[in-house]
Amino acid sequence: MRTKWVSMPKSYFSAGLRQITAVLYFISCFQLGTAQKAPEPYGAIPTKRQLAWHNVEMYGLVHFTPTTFENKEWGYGNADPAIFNPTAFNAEQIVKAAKAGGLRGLILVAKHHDGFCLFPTKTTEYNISKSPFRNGKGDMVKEFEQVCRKYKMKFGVYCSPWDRNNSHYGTPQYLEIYRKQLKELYSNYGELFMSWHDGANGGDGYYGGANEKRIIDRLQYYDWENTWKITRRLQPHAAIFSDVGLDVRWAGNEEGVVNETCWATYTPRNPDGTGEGAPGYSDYENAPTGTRNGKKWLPAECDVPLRKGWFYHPEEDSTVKPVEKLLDIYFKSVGRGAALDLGLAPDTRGLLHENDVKVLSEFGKALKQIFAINLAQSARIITADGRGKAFPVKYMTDNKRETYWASSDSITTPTIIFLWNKPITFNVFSLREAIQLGQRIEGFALDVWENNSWQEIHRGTSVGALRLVRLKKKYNTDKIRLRITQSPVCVTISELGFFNSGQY
Ligand code: FUL
Ligand code: CA
Repeated sequence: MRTKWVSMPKSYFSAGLRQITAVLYFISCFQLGTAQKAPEPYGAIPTKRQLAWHNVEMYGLVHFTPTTFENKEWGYGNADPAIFNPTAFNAEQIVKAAKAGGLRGLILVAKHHDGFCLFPTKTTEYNISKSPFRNGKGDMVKEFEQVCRKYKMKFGVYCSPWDRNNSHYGTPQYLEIYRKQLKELYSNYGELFMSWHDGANGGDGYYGGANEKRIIDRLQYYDWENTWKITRRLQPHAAIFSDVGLDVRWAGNEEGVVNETCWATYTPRNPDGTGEGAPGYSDYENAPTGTRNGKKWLPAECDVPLRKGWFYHPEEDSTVKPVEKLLDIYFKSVGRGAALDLGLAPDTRGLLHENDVKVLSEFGKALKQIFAINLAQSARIITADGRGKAFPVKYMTDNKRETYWASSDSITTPTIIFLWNKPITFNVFSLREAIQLGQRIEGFALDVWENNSWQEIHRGTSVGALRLVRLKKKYNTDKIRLRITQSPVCVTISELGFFNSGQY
């Protein structure tokens, strides 16, 4: 307990509240002497790799291939490499704009469905060395990677399994080609934070001139189990994204959101509810909510393009999402314990369009402003439900995700009270569990002290890595109460905050 009860002026409390807090304080003093062990983990828990991924929270996905120059969303695989000729490509402009937007990493689409490799691969002629870019000596993956390192941004790659150019697509030989491409990407570009595996798989394409439809067995063809062993071997820290993990699941839509109740645990299944699913063949209906007590820790990634499409189209310059929309997406993705993966589309110059740069900078500024001051840090925090001195209330506001306050084993519905000397104004609440011990909280409520009684102002469900609540109005109060209303086991709180979003 940071503050002594005796130092609190009596005028802060009504008689009733004073008595309650005095009792709480007495009990919490008593508990100080009885230090307890850390809580037992609950259910599926994240790996170290997943914990590191959770810290990134928001990153970008860059689509820039000959498809950009064709003004298409899906290249057919027959574009002449000669068209890949950006006049002013500048990875620095793109990375800086992403960073200004608050993104902490970038994933580059090193090969999209059209099959064109942005790196000088040995596996196919259909690659950047056959384009005029840097006179055939260029390596765009390298350029992005180096600029990301310079700006302390994480770097990852997306290499589309579906390849509409390759004549071998659909045969076992293509799987070897795809694996070699992954090996090149995993070996030549330093440590990757993610390996992104798309679900769009098979269909019509150029296929070396065959111009036909090729359907593959999505459960068998890529032998994912062994393909991902290559990822683990060569990039042990990279989180594998696909519809079914291994580390991060697709949210099931391209709107950039998950459901209001969203569990980091998930039991991947085929669309009909049997089996274990595969990229492109998964039970998408359950992805935005996850599975309470699911088999695996498999948190969601919400991907959404900044504009209408994933690739640049001049006619979509006016579809760049405004800052209010981006904030809404942020609160419904990152704010529900998932990650936000924002699609960035360089134009044929090889630059982000002015509209995109402008809104990214506004978005980054808005986030900074909203979360600038955590009012919980100036509160006195009181509870009778703690676990003892090894888990002090100050761990809820020390800005370290690994430290946490916890309730004692017998208490699954703890109450925590926040008191200020002067009223504060807030409209945003944030809560994080110590997810290294699993996702425990199933329900919580927030009350403010108004007219001599507690008024409930919000009720929520899942928390996990983060729950952000944007209240409909601003509250002016000197007392707030957080009640955890449902949890199967004792509760952990790793971080918590009250904020005033200002104009947003
Ligand atoms: C999808 C792809 O089909 C889109 O073209 C885009 O790359 C998106 C991020 O993933 O499944
Ligand atoms: Ca902490």
